[in-house]
Formats: sequence, C-alpha cells, structure tokens
Amino acid sequence: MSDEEEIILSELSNEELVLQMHDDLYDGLKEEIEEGTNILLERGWAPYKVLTEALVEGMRIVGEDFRDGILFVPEVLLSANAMKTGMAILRPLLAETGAPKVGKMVIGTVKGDIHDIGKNLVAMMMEGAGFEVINIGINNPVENYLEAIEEHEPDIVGMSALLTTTMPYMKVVIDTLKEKGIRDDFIVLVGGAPLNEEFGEAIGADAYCRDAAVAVETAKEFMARKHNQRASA
Ligand code: B1M
Repeated sequence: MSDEEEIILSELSNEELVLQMHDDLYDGLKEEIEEGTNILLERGWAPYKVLTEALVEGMRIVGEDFRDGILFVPEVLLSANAMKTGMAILRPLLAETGAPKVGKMVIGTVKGDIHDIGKNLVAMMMEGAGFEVINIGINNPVENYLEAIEEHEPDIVGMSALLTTTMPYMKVVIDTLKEKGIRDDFIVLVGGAPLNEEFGEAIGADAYCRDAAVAVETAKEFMARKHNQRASA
C-alpha cells in the first residue's frame, strides 16, 4: 500500500489492525491509537488483550529503536502520549470489577525519573484487581512517599524506576522507612525495566515485579498472607 493511500482502520482484520497500531504508536498518532483501541474493544477484545498486544507490544518496539538511536526523545514522547490515550480508554474498563477493595497501594516513580507509563499500567491493573491505588506520579523524593504513607496508610508501597541512575534511589526510600521504624508496616514492591530480583532483594524490598501482571499477583499473595496472619493471631 502506498503512503498516499488512506488506511481505514475499521476495514482491517484484527491482525492487520494490531500491526497498524504498532506503526501508529511508533509514529505517535494519538487519534489513530484512540480509534484502533475502540475498534478492538467493539470487536469484543478484552481490555487486557488490547493493552498487551496492541499498546505494550507497540511500545516495546519503540523502546528498541530508542535504544538503537533510531528514535529520539521528541518522537518517543509522541509515542508515549499516543499510548496514554489508549490507556485512558482502557483504564475504567480494567478497573470495573465492582469487588470490595482488597487493599490499598501508594505507587510512584522515584526521584530523578519521569517515566510513568509502566507505573501507570501497574496502577491500572491493581485497580482492576480491586485495590485502591494512590498514584503519586513521577520524580518523587522520599518525602512524597512519607507524606502519602501518612495520609493514606497503605498496605503496599510501590516504586518504579526506568533508569539505572535512578533505581538506587529506591534504597534511599526503604532505608528512610527503616530509620523511621515503619518499614515493616507495609509491603514494598519495586519494578521497572532495569531492575531484577537480586536488586530488589539487595535493597530490602519485599519483591521485584517483572510486569504489571506479576505486581498484581504478588500484591494479592502478600495480602492473603497478611490476612491469614491476622486471622491466626
Ligand atoms: Co526513556 N529511557 N529516557 N523516555 N525510555 C528508557 C528507560 C531506556 C531503556 C531507553 C533505551 O536506551 N533503550 C533508557 C534507559 C537506559 C538506562 O538507564 N539503562 C532511557 C533513557 C536513557 C532516557 C533519557 C535519559 C533520554 C535522554 O534524555 N537522553 C530520558 C530520562 C528522563 C528522566 O526520567 N529523567 C528519557 C526520557 C524518556 C521520554 C520522556 C522520552 C519517555 C517517557 C515518557 C513517559 O513515561 N511519560 C521515554 C520512554 C517512553 C522510554 C522507553 C522507550 C519506554 C518506557 C516505557 O514506557 N515502556 C524506554 C525503553 C524501554 O524500556 N524499553 C526508555 C513501556 C512500559 C509498559 O514498560 O516501563 O518497563 P515499563 O513497565 C513495565 C515493567 O517494567 C513493570 O511493569 C510495567 C508494565 O508491565 N514496572 C513495574 C514498571 N514500574 C513498575 C513498578 C512496580 C511494579 C512493576 O511497582 C510495584
């Protein structure tokens, strides 16, 4: 198909549409991503399937070309904005469980780091799993976590970092919680592309979560354990 020819998204098969959405995300085309997301939903796709197969996979491709110096910050910002448009449509659908809240989580990206797509995804999925989520945004110094903890008394504190230069700041937060004698009052979960299990362990987190689905599973497991402990106390 030549570039001149207009692509009608609604005329594409599911497979073609998903590939086209990867291209549109790459090109930062917000409206097309919005349209594509709605078409897949109208065709009966589960919100989680749209999220992972059309949006997250598209962003993975963007990430590769960013790494390889093919895409630059301004272009990636456009992709990120397009991704967020799709996520905004999916968020209420993923959160629509109607179940009683299973726990409360404060989550934020650490100081020096402005990446928020992954963190927002975790927040969305946690909401979808019945957690109340207080999303404190990006670039959070330890004071912001402390403030949110005091105000909301969460069961879980989640931290995200996407840069090798900002991930050590998670230890600053955990050490401060220890100094204040409140570290064991909650479960600390960490995540972000450059992290791994050893890092999570080394900084004193309860668990490293590879992705949003793992974060939900891990949070649920910890909450179940907490309830069992309470019941047997
Ligand atoms: Co940035 N960036 N970026 N960037 N960026 C990365 C992270 C990078 C790996 C790209 C690369 O070189 N391949 C690289 C880091 C290299 C390193 O440190 N080793 C990088 C760099 C270098 C930079 C800048 C320094 C570039 C520059 O200015 N020269 C700069 C830093 C800005 C700063 O933070 N101070 C920068 C800027 C940006 C943009 C602003 C352009 C944009 C961010 C827009 C936004 O977030 N609003 C951006 C983007 C989009 C990326 C990539 C391409 C994509 C990140 C993303 O959204 N992924 C990224 C490349 C990559 O990661 N492959 C890259 C999709 C998202 C769904 O995945 O965030 O991994 P992810 O989240 C996953 C899991 O990690 C996990 O679950 C999520 C969902 O499954 N998870 C958690 C994440 N947080 C969690 C928290 C939890 C649990 C699980 O808590 C419990």
